[in-house]
Amino acid sequence: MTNLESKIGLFSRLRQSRLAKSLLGLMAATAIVGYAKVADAVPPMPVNIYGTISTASGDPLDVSSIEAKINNVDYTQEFTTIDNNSPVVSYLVTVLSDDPETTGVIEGGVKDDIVTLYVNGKAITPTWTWNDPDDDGYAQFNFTYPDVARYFGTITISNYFNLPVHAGLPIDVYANNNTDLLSIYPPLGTDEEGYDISINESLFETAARDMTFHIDDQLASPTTTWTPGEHELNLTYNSRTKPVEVPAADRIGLSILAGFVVGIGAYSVARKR
Ligand SMILES: [Ca+2]
Repeated sequence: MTNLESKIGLFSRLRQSRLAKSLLGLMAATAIVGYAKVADAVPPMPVNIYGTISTASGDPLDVSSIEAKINNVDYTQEFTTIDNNSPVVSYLVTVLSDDPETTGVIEGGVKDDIVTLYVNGKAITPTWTWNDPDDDGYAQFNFTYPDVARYFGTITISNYFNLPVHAGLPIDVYANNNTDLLSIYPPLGTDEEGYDISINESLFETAARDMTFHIDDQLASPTTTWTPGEHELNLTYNSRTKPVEVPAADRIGLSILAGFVVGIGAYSVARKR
C-alpha cells in the first residue's frame, strides 16, 4: 500500500464515521418528527473534495486554512489535513450543496458550478468544476500550491560611471518597501546573459509582496509585485554616482586623507602625484 493509499484509507474511515453519525442523526429525527416530515427535511448532501496539495518548490507547506468559494462566496463547511507541514499535504474540504427546494436562496453548489479553492487565502488554479461525486459525495482533486516565482531577463546599465558593463554583480532582492532583504542572488554573468532567479514565497517576512531589485547598491527598475509563475522582467540600473571632482586647491590637503580612504572605498579617490 502506498502512502497516498493509506491516506485515502484514513479519509475513508473518516467518511464512514461521519456517515454513521449522519445516520444516527436521521434516525433520531425520524423518531421525533415522523417519517413524512423527515423526507422534506433531509438537506442536500455536501461534497467532500479531497486529494493532495504539492508545493511548486518542493518545500514544506503549512496549511492553516482551506476555503471553497463559488462566485466569491465561501461555502466551506469544514476542512482537515493529513501530513501538514510537508511538501505533499493531504486534505479534505467539505463544501455545502444548494438546497433545490429553497429557490432564490443559494446555500451551496450545484452541478457545473466553478469552485475556487483558497489555501491560506491564496486562490488555487486550476479551479474545480462541481461534477458528479461518487455515491458518498467524494471527489478527488490534486493540485499544486503556487509558492515560487521565477524572474528572468536582461540587465542593462543605463548610466555608468564606475562600471562600463554589468559584470556579475549580485542582485539584492528586497520586500516590504525596501526594508526586508529576501535574498542575494548571483546573476548569470554579463548584462547580455542577464539573470534568472526563483523566489519562494516563504522568504517574505510580512504580508507585503512588493519587491525591488538592487544591483551595485542601486535600485533597479522596474519594481514589481511577487506573483507565482514565470515572469520575464528586464532590469535597468544606474551604476554608482561618479565621485565629485575635487578642486585643485584642495587636492594637497585631501591627498593626505586619500591615503586613508584608498583601499576601503568601492572606487578610488584621485590622489595628487
Ligand atoms: Ca436553494
